[in-house]
Amino acid sequence: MINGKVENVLNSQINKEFYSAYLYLAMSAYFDEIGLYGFANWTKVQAKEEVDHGMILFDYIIDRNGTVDLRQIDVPERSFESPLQVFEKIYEHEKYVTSSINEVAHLSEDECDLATRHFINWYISEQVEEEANALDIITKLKMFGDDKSALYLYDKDLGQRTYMQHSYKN
Ligand code: OFO
Repeated sequence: MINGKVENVLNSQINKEFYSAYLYLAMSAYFDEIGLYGFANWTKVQAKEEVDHGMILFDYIIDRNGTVDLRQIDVPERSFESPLQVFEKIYEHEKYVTSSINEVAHLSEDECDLATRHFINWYISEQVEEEANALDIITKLKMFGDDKSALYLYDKDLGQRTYMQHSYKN
């Protein structure tokens, strides 16, 4: 049986992961509108990964005989100014999610919930990758500056990203 405080913070993390999916979908729609279909693909694949992140928490709570508490998902921002601005927002958002995951790790330690402390390690590593991905794209976009042909070619690259499901226990 999971401790109530840990259960609460895990349920709030489910909400944050589903909000992340909403945010990436809003960004994907923006990229679609401005004709950057590769960027639209990249952010849509990321949205699917965020749903997986939420579902892994969902399944874990059930496995620990806890109660899943699905909460209201905020409306994401919908208007964006440029690809660079979008990825700067992504980077800020992922740093926020990292701090939220760190709080889960600290709380599970304080509550001596070693199963959750161990479980959350996957998210700690995943956040390193999420922040690094955003930073990598920011660096490239800054390097391209106003070079539209570089952006066009990079869009093709991002169009290659494919979705690979992450799930609890595999
Ligand atoms: Fe779930 O990692 Fe991004 O938000």
